Amino acid sequence: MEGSETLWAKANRLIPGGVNSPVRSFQSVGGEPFFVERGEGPYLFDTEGRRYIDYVLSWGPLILGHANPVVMDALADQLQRGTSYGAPTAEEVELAERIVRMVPSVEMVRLVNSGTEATMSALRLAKAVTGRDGLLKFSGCYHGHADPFLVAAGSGVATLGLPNSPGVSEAVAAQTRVLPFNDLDAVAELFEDCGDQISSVFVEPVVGNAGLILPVDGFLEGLRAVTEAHGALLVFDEVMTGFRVAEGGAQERYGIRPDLTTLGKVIGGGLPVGAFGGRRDLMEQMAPAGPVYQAGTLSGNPLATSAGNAQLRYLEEHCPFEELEAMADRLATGMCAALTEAGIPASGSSAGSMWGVCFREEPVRSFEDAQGADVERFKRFHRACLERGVFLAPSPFEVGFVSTVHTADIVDETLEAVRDAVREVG
Ligand code: HOZ
Repeated sequence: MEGSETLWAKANRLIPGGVNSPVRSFQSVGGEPFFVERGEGPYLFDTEGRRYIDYVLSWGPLILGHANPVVMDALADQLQRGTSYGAPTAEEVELAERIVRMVPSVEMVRLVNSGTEATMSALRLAKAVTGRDGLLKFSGCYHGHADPFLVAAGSGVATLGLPNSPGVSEAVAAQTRVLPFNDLDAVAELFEDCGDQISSVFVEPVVGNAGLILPVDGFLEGLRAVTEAHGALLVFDEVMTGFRVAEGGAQERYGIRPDLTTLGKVIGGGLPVGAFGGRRDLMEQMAPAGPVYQAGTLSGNPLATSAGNAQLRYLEEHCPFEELEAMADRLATGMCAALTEAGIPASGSSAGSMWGVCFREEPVRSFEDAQGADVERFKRFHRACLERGVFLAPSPFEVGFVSTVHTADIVDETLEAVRDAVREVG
């Protein structure tokens, strides 16, 4: 196999920026990304034979770790029977049934191929049923890369400092109102002012694309009340939080019933997938049941649904959420302690199997807070961890994930490496 330097040079000649999704580039932390040879349990191995404890986990989907036999066996079985049919299968009905059972507000669901497709379709539906064009989102929340959402977005957009992408027309961007996360007064004011133009409020109920930001008490409840009062839909983007912050996602954890929910990541077990679902009366507006059009050649793909079913079946049967949450909390707390003991301002938080550490002393309540973090120090920290075999997302505006195969020993090993890394960070 070619070495990573050769691969990186070739990739840059052939693929814009050398990567097929901007978040994979190490542009904001410096250095070059490694090339993966294989994943195994909690580890990634690169083409040079180095091993990394992986806290990126394909950006969230791999809640059972890499190449888990539970998923691999389901895939092997499906592979014997073909890769795609463009016709209904029992597996897609099974996945829909599981999602409806596990996610409290979802009564009907449509499978798509990515989180971007899910949010884009949910927005179309919201606009169709309300007859309004406007949308409210929160700065630092990332809802995929469809035009109306590429305004003050988090994730790679924030990492690369491209808050509003060229190519998104002003007319489209003007339909999107943006407010700071956790600022309910600002939401109420906006709705008083122009609530009759807002079709929907899209929110990551726990933000995972601006580092980790938890909702303050009453924020999600307030969004539910204000949308209801003004005839707008509340859409929870649970692509990241789904099956991670609780079995039924953030809506279960915080006891809120959104009108629509978008999903992805965990429901595909590492294969390309997305979904949007919610109230039956809304979902029945989707073609061919209703007039709102949305379609996809590979939607409900049998490999993706087999992997997703295997993963969700495991979660339902073994219910590992408490253990995952305890592990994520240990990581966030331990990492934060290692930094602060060395005199480096830091705060840590976790929710379910998602966790984050921000290089800023005060707790982070909004993207605006997260932007106040010491990014230069994060860069040095990222590099020092990587050199010690710990792979963190290469951006201060992302979160960490844990899986069922990240054991207590692995967390100990990670924290030991972190304590060592911190000495170099200064
Ligand atoms: N939500 C993911 C990262 N925050 C997206 C992954 C990607 O853009 O590749």
